[in-house]
Amino acid sequence: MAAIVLATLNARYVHASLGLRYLLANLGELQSGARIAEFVLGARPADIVEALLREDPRIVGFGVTIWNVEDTTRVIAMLKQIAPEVVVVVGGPEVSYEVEEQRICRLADYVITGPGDVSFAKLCAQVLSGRKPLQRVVAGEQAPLESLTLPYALYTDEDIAKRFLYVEASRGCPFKCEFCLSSLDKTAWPFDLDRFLDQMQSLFDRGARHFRFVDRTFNLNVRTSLRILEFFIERMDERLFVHFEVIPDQLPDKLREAIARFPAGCLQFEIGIQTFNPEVQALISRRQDNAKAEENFAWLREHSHALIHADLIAGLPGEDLASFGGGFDRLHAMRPHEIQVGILKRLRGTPIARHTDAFRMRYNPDPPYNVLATDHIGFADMQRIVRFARYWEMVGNAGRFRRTLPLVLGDLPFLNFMRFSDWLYETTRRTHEIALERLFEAVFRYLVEQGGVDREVAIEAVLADYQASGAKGRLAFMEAGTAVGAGRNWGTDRTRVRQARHIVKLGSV
Ligand code: B12
Ligand code: SF4
Repeated sequence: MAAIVLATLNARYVHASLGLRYLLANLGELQSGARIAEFVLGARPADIVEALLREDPRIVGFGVTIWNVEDTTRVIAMLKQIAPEVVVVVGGPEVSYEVEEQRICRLADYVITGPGDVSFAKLCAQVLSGRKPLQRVVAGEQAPLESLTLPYALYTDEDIAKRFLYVEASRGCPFKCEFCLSSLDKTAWPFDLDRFLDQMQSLFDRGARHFRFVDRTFNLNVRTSLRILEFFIERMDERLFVHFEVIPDQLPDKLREAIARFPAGCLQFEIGIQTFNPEVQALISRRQDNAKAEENFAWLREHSHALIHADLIAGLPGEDLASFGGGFDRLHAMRPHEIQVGILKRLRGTPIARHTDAFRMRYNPDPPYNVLATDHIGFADMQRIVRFARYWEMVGNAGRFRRTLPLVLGDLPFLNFMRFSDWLYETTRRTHEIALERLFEAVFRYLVEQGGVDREVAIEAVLADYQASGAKGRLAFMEAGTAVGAGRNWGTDRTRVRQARHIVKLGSV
């Protein structure tokens, strides 16, 4: 039983909610009567309502994001039918803007916009003591970070053993990229580093090895970044894995020296490039030195073992297919281990909305509010890019087509992969649930029938990749009796396996 339940639907089980843990950690004397209930996207609303009501709560606080807002709305609507007396509070990035327009906010008793760390506790205290809060929509108070109780002790042993541990050494971002919610922050605020590292030490002592920093720009303050990197270098072991989001054009020598000391498979950087087009960069207020970014990528690939996951966005105002394709080729030449092709989304509250009319930006009215067409890229081409992105995940990023991919890409990666993508969709009419064997067979067929690749060359590459993937099945073009793959069970730890594929790649180039 708990008087207060903090609930959310995470994107997947491995993603633990850091936001809810902050709220629980800062509940003060109410904490003993509160608990967190995490669910995973796809759970049935009735089951969630049932689980929540089992706690007999007086207040349920829901963490609402772009990926769970639709399901959470259903849950709250149902909860209010069964138990209207339960006070519902919603908070989180999705309900922090455009509040009046959202059904979920109308269903809830209270909405807290922005940070909820201390405002949730205050609201709960009022509700539980019978004093009706004056406002239904409360602007969350940004308390000084040093006054907050850090939440890391709330990660359970199960979290430590099985989930990504999200941690933050700073909040906010000083940059203004208009598609991003963090562009609304005034600046970045650091947590006290000693206090933060003490908490990391406790997690480490409890066996934690998988740390994901949610800091928007990890390499903003080089001295801080260095101390954090040093912390992990001193505690290096074969299980350690640390993930950071970094800006591409800032990698001074001192940082490079520390980065170079990480062995293979331990360090991952997510680096947003988004677009190389200077006019588009200016339109969306993104400051980025493209040449410096290229130089830094080259250094990272030559002198470090860091796994590089680079992001591009399709559908930005002013960017057409040719410009986007040029950007893809330029990024591909910089040899990141993974390229994530994201489709622009109009996140609630973000200033990108100012371009809607001028560039005839048409967005999906429902989450995730992805752009459907612009004056530069029509709907049909946007659909092609969406499929390109999906197939690139399966064939380009998954690391399974190490030998075959260059045959598909040739000298014109974007154009040729788009050709493959168009063909694959034409042939399968599917973008999801393509069995691994079917995918390998399709790639083989494409190479031989469409790509002008010699059959023997294609067989050799595809079979080698299939074998290396550890799959145990048989491909249609294999001769009878040539079973491949001694077979390891891939899929038990998807992240590790995918990283391992990239590490193989690293060693061989
Ligand atoms: C981790 C993360 C993910 C994880 C999922 C995490 C999970 N739990 O399932 C992954 C990697 C899967 C992910 C994916 C995506 N993400 Co994401 N992600 C983040 C990230 C980096 C960290 C979140 C976090 O822990 N923050 C730290 C905590 C302390 O902050 P917080 O969660 O916002 O919580 C505070 C307040 O919001 C509030 N609050 C939170 N919950 C509650 C509840 C109550 C009751 C109250 C009162 C207050 C409250 O108080 C908290 C403390 O101050 C944020 C960026 C960031 N640094 O925040 C983006 C972010 C949340 N993601 C975002 C987006 C857009 C996406 C994607 C759509 C990206 C894409 N591919 O295009 C996908 C969607 C996933 C899907 N399946 O559809 C946006 C969300 C915008 C929105 N309106 O929801 C963010 C804000 C980044 C951005 N660009 O601006 N993401
Ligand atoms: S995209 Fe990155 S650098 Fe730009 S505002 Fe968002 S977090 Fe900051």
